[in-house]
Amino acid sequence: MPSSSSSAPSAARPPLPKAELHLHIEGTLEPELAFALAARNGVTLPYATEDELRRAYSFSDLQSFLDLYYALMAVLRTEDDFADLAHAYLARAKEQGVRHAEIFFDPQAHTARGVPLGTVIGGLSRALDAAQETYGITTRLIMCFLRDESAASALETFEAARPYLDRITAVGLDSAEVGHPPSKFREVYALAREAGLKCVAHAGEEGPPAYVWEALDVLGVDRIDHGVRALEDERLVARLVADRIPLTVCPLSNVRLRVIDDLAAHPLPAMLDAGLLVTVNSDDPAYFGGYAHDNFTAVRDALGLDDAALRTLARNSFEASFLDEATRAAYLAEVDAYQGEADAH
Ligand code: ES4
Ligand code: ZN
Repeated sequence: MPSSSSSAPSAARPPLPKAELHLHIEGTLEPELAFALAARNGVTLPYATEDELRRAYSFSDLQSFLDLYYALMAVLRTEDDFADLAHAYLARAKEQGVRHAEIFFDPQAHTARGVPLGTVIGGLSRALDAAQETYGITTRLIMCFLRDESAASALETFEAARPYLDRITAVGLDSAEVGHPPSKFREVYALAREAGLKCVAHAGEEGPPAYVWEALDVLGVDRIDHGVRALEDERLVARLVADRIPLTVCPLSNVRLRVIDDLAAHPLPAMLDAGLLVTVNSDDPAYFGGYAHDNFTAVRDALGLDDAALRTLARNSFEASFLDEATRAAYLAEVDAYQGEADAH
């Protein structure tokens, strides 16, 4: 196993059942797998050792992270690479109590390097198709557009993905936020909705509340990814509460990317108090120091969340998911029946 800062929860005390709703599969590339794939594919990484690579995981903002995130993707070339990446994530997710995962991928980050879309989707869906049987985890795929690429490139990507839309549940929007408002992608979101896909978008991570408004009113999203800056706008909070729009918050990511000064100052409790349908997620866990349960544990410890609050977060994760109602109800019943976190302080 890679010696990441996250640790597997003990088997004696299984973690709270939860859904992971904000997880970039490329952000689960641990140094150990990156070096293994580099060797397999004859790719040279600009780091001599896993430790040297880990030392580069010191970020000043979103862009400084994205530079490394895109650079390391050079090792992902074949269908097997994408399947291995997803299998490694699912094995870890299972240890973390994840029962359902809605997984982002960035097609343009691969097609721009000459990796065909069919290779990416083929490899990921091979692993996800086995996930229920192998790990007991249900999954969905969310195809993200890179917002710092053009609207035309997003449209091209969507058209190229048409043959695979039966494997894709939703479209999303990620990468460098500031200067790339959601309205830039009005047209491709309209096409996605027409095709029957759900819609989500990163908004209000580094960008202003106005970007969250645009994601709602221009793109018609079903969920906001991050959205921590929504708290700066009272009317926006009222809108998100009234429409029960989920926010997929990523606490360890927010600290590592300096969106929030430190975890003890995270607005998660204020978001819960405001009545927002907020969830806790891991974003890019290989880079930010923890997977789903690690994020739950970190907010519990830093913010003093009690068992009732943690259970609310677990319930919210299934409420906010794109699951069918019968499966959602079954998972909610698992949360309600769960005993075991009570003494985990
Ligand atoms: C991302 Cl943390 C974050 N924000 C925006 N885009 C991303 N892609 C991968 N991680
Ligand atoms: Zn993200």
